[in-house]
Amino acid sequence: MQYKEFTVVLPTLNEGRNVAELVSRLKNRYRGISVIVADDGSKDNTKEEAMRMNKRYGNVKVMDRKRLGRDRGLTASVIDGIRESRTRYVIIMDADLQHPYQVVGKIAERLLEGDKVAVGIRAEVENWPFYRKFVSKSLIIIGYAVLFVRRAQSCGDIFSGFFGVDREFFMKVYSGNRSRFVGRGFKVLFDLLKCVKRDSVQVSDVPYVFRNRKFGESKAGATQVLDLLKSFAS
Ligand SMILES: Nc1nc2c(ncn2[C@@H]2O[C@H](COP(=O)(O)OP(=O)(O)OP(=O)(O)O)[C@@H](O)[C@H]2O)c(=O)[nH]1
Ligand SMILES: [Mg+2]
Repeated sequence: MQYKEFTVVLPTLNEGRNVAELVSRLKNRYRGISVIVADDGSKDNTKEEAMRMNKRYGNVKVMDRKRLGRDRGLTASVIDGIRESRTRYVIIMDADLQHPYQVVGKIAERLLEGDKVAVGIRAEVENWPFYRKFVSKSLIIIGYAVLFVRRAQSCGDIFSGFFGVDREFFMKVYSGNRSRFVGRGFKVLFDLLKCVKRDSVQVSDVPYVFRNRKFGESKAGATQVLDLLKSFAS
């Protein structure tokens, strides 16, 4: 199969030890796929590594958001990446090798079948400390409640950072709801779902196993929780 109609958007912040490995796995497995690295001023060699991959494979675009004067943020980076893409479908995934690249093909299949959104669903979380599980579970319950009350679209993992989307559909929803997307937040899928009327489009679940990161640091923390609370309210 050819993947000319697909772009993978990778938001990055200091992923120099991971990004080249991920891009080469994607490029080797999915012929013709495009990659956009949306970097937020990494202080390591993330951008250089991504550019090295562009020399090797072609079609790897590096967005240096700091140089472009953009506000830092994971959601803002993903949106920039989607806007920058030129293909019919876009797949968003973390650059830290936690989202298995093997699942990209399954997400792609769902999009080709006509689903507007195909969401990678964490089947199990390995080794999370108790407090992180507790905070995460509580936020998930509130998140589902928010979507339910607003009669918005739901799915098997509303906070997944691994999902594919029909680009035109995303841009249409985003254009009509810009202020409801929390740029500094971590949950762009949730922001999208809350803007979509329940059962108005086909959204599917694609299960996978989530892994703890091997290299680099987690950026998840208290500010992300506050940004998510802001997202619930907007
Ligand atoms: N552009 C951009 N990317 C970010 C930012 N924060 C995190 N990222 C990237 O977004 C992805 C997810 O971030 P992580 O820190 O892995 O968050 P997480 O997966 O919830 O946390 P861990 O399980 O500890 O890895 C990674 O590819 C990060 O490099 C940001 O502010 N801007
Ligand atoms: Mg991670």
